[in-house]
Amino acid sequence: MSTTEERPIGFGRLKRKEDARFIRGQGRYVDDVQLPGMLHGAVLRSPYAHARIVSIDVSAAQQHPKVHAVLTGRDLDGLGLAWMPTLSMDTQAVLATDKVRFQGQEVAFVIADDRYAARDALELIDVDYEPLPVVVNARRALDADAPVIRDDLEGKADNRIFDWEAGDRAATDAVFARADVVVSEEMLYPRVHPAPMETCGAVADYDAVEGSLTLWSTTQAPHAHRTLFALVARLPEQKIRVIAPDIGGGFGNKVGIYPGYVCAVVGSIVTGRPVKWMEDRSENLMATSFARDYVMRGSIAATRDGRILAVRVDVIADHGAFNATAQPTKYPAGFFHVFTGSYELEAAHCAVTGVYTNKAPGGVAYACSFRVTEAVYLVERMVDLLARELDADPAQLRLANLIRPDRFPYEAKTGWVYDSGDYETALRKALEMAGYEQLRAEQAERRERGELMGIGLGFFTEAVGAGPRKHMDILGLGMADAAELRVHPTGKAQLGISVQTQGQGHETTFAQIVAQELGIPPEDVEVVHGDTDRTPFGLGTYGSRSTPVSGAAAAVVARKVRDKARVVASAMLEVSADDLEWERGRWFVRGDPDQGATIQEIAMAAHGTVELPKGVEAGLDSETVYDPPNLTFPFGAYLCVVDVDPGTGKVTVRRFVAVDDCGTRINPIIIEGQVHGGLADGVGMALMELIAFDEDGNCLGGSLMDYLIPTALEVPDWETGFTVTPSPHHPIGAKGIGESATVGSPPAIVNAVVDALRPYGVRHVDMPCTPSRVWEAMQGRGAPP
Ligand code: MCN
Ligand code: CUM
Repeated sequence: MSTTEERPIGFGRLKRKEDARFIRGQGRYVDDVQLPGMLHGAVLRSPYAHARIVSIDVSAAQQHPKVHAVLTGRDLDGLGLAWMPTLSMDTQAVLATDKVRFQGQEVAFVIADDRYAARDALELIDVDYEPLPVVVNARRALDADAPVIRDDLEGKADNRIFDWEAGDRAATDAVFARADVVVSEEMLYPRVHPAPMETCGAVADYDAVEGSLTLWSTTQAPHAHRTLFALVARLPEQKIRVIAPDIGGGFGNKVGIYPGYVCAVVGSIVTGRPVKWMEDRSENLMATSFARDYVMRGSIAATRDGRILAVRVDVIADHGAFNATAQPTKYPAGFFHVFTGSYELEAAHCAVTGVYTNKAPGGVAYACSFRVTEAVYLVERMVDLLARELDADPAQLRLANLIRPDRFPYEAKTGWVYDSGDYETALRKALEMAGYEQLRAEQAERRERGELMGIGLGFFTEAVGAGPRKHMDILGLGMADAAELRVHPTGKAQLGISVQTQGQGHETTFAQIVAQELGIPPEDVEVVHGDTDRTPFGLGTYGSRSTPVSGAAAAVVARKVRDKARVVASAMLEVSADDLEWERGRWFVRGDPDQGATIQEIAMAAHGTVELPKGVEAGLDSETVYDPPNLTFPFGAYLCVVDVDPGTGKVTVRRFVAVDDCGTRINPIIIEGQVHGGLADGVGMALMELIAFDEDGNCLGGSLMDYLIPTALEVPDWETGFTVTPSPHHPIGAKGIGESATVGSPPAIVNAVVDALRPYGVRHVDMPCTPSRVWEAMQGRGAPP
């Protein structure tokens, strides 16, 4: 563990390469793609959350002078495309045939000369709906009288999707039975939305002569999407090219395949012209995925003197109308296993039941690390509730129970092996940065004056970087990533990767990884991504897996090039390869440092006429597929200070201290950017964001006037710090950072809000802690004594 920033060549504070084009307005997004003869599609969506489709009349729309085609579920049915497989091995309607199951569901697709005509023509489609009873409350979805949403599934008589558990139920019950103290609480991690700045969309260009499809799309996983299109549309995979140009934020929203993409593809096949589909903000918020929606009942057991013994939790997971959640196949609740948190426990158990409701499908998106977000929130709220019950200081309680550094690699009670950690140092650092003792003193003074100041802590361990491939796959595709490194004769390099930046700066950091390994400047390494024709296969960017998996591939492939360079250098210098030593950017003769060759000289020789040993091929190019031996387990300690207005219940985040540990740090500027963004996300979720529904299933969060996202006005100046505990199994010791702050910040903020409300006896407030909710919580318990 170290706490200073090392700056060797390669790693360090390098400004983002991609920003040159972004700040000049030169980014190229899907909606910037213009093709000759391109048509535009628009989706007709259901106004009902649950209704039988009696009839659809598209004749008037077809007669619109600018309309080229109208697709309905029946048309797609004829092609075997009315339903598509989801990432969770369920099926999802592309265009509804029998019923609509959530408000905003796709019912028809109009293709016209321009997007205005396409939208106008939607109004000419006449759909006769017969409304059905609706269930939007996950707790009621399993009631005997709840309407069955998925009557399309054979033999399905209820809304249960899966039952899944982890840990040891009997052992946990036994520990709870003998514990001095048990605290329980019901809490909701509400439905929120990734809401990237760029909504989802695609341009499909089918060439009937070649039988080939080029698809520009907003995708976080171009290769996986290509395979899925090949399987679903039964197009030969080698004839499909998926291009992800610049992506204006994904946050998980762009992992799945949405009906609009499929309709654009079918539209192009049917019309013989390129078809663009780009959703608007309301469509994105209402229909295109969601995040969270976990109803959790947690319990924590401890000794009277504050040793945490066990945690258990029962969850109802609301997956909406189709189970389209993105997660490794074996794990229907993602990595919720890490609900055991960062603490040494004797036992733990969780049970998760997935249910269908009349809400939009998708899920596990929004910087979630596959449900680690929900898990961390649960355990960190429970630890605070325990501190309250024991009348203990929440920082001291955590310090006493954190897993000690000598316990790593640490096997958690759910079987996961945490690779490395030094939790206490991180927490102490956060407390010190915040001035914890003084803050508590200030709080006591303010309370005397009737002011509501709250201090909240959150400690988290994440599990990111899926695979290993033998344990993790998405629809059978093992979670590994390839990298391809070409070194040109002049020593400039091109790195092809399978992951997809959406703003995370891969063009910069991946160049730095190669630079670090080969000792050439990062400017000399061009990172190629987002085009299946130009990059090797891999599973894409989500779950902060790019650095843990693809970043490892980049390091490994660079090392292969370095090894090859050694052989070439030995031929050039006419010495045995064993007598060569590596220093930044060159191989030299041991004991005679003046005798050597730089990687650039070696590259030229490798492409030149130098005689190479038998069996050694010319050039330095190399490739690799990286299958991670384990996940990486980044961690962090967060502290939040809030002020609550006693008159209005309005929460202001005054300070936020975040100490993160993502192992070896490639580029601190980018890491800080990731953390700042994630912290802002956390403020949004904790205080503002909610996709709400009324009893009829009307979505009440369908615009950015209703769905509030944080701006610079709602967030403080972030105070960030770090420690460095490298991952022992990652080639450069790096762990993921992309989702840490989103995972870690909501519990710190809610813990601070509840702490502020202590004089009112408030135990818990569900997110988002809006003024009205905070106000109600204060009223519920009466005035302070
Ligand atoms: N990094 C580093 N040193 C480390 C770890 C990471 O310098 N030890 C750098 C990486 O090289 C990369 C960035 O930090 O440039 C994030 O890396 P990583 O943690 O590997 O995460 P991913 O690149 O896989 O990004 C995915 C993650 C996810 S899942 C969501 S959701 C999210 C997030 O990234 N979506 C984002 N951050 C986002 N940031 C932006 N701007 N836009 C999104 O859509
Ligand atoms: Cu879960 S949101 Mo990110 O993993 O793309």
